[in-house]
Amino acid sequence: MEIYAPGGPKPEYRVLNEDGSVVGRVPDLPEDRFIDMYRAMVLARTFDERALNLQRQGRIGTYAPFSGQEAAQIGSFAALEKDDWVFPSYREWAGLIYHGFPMDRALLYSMGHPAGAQAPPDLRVFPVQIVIASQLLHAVGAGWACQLRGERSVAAAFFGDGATSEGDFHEALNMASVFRVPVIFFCQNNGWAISVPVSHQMRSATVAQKAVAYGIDGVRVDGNDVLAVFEVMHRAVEQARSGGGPMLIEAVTYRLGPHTTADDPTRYRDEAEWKQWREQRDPIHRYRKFLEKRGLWDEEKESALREESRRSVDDAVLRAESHPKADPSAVFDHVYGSIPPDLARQKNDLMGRTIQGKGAGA
Ligand SMILES: Cc1ncc(C[n+]2csc(CCOP(=O)(O)OP(=O)(O)O)c2C)c(N)n1
Ligand SMILES: [Mg+2]
Repeated sequence: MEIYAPGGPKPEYRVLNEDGSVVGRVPDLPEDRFIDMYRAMVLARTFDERALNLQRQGRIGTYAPFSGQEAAQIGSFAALEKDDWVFPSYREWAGLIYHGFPMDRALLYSMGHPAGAQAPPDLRVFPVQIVIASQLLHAVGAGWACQLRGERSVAAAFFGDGATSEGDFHEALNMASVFRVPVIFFCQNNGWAISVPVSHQMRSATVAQKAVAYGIDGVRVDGNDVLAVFEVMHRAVEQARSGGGPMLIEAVTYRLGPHTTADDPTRYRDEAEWKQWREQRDPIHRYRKFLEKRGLWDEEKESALREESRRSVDDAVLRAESHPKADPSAVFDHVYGSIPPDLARQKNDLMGRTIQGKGAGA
């Protein structure tokens, strides 16, 4: 009898060491693409820090910070094209902004405005999904549709380690593998599902090995190495586009901030572990060192970029805050094709109150 024993953790695929030195194959990209990715990472971090402050000032609602995960997101989105379908979770703003999702709309999302769920018409980006892992099934559906229509587009689902404990994850991988759907399952293993560490979520040593059960490839990549992430995602996209079926990617990274602005990680997170990721494994720092070694970056460029990023985020905040307020009745829209009677009653009731309220307050 042959017994399949669980394997130990496979080494993560890497191109850069923590000090920015090259240890793998550097992707063959023009210089401006290397720089472009760095700019996107710095802009994303600036946006994230600002969003956290805006929430603390009561100017936006709950927000899920992504600091620490910029390489995983920018590297993976860099391998996608505008015609590809994107199914994000709530922590994907770095990648989405790089993909062309406007920053003011990203802020509007956290203001509870429906415009925050709408990607511009030239992007195939689905609204942020909070119901853990359900977007994987949507992605399989979209990828399957592309396959049936003979389109070259692929679908990409973005999710966290916690999502891999959901039934939807397993259904999605099974369906995608059986039909060789052009879909990429991109998991950011950021160490935590809210306060639950990965070691308490699963017995398997890695997320990537779960692919084996479905007969597809699983790859474990250093998620704080933007070039490694790009390379792995690029291969997965090429494979999916050419009919080779799906791939599961596990990008090993770390959530430097709280789960959301409603969370206090000091209650469950080991301070030393956090410090190590923050001070020694920061993805932006690592990539900057690489660019400097190549002569593509210096202090002057850095300060200009930081200033430019601050200004872009300021503009986005201004645009979001001066955006026309949402109609409260919009909460009833876009769920059903035709609104059921009980919801129609509630909608009428709300609108009556809103109109009365306006009259009374004027
Ligand atoms: C189906 C479902 N169950 C539970 C929740 C509550 N919840 C919100 S975020 C979260 C943790 C998800 O962790 P992970 O998938 O690792 O993503 P991360 O937040 O780390 O990016 C949980 C359990 C939910 N939103 N949906
Ligand atoms: Mg997680």
